[in-house]
Amino acid sequence: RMKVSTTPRGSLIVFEGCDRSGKTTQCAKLVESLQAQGEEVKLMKFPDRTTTIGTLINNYLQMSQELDDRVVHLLFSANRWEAIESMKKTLKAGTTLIVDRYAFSGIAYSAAKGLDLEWCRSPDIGLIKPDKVIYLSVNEQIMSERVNYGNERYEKIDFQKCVHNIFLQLQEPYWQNVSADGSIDVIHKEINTIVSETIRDSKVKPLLKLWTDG
Ligand code: DGP
Ligand code: NA
Ligand code: NA
Repeated sequence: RMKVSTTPRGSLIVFEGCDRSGKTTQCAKLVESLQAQGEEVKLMKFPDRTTTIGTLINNYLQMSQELDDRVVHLLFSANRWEAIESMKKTLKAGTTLIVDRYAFSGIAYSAAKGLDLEWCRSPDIGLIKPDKVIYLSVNEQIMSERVNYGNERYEKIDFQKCVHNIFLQLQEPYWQNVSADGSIDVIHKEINTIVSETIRDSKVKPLLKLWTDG
């Protein structure tokens, strides 16, 4: 028997980009404006530092713990997998998820350390496929001017440039590059248009698996 779903599903909208690309600000503004438009929407972020696995990741990022690169890679992936059932439930109930970082960060940050890109992809194969990835792209000039990143492990200019270049290799048909160089409000408007369209278009589409289904 065909399973008939009565509720149109929510969309999975993923934000990716280097550190300090404005993702967190844009995610918050997007959630606010979608809510004002009457959409059911929920904000998530990876890594989720509140879980047991997330605590290990947090200690590693804050330099209070050393871990093998491969171990860290698998922990970040496990931190996404532990959220998958609840994400599926939320989407099927008709709520759109706005997600600050996902599997693409997983590949970009680990491959930037020299790990094999396809090895890095493997553990995230089969996660929920995003309906849209919004890549906030900071140009090299502006990136170079940001001398003060933060104190966390990856927040160094040369590493960030490398991460950016790997992100660009990961683009898929459902990616949208958005220049992060303009004003917060201009960027927000552009994102709002993209996401409103995506929410409309994905309502009746099935949920697919990342790097598994078409
Ligand atoms: P954020 O909380 O978004 O600033 O992320 C923390 C740091 O961890 C940031 O430098 C990006 C990095 N990161 C996020 N996801 C992953 C991942 O899956 N793998 C690795 N290696 N690094 C990640
Ligand atoms: Na960061
Ligand atoms: Na962030």
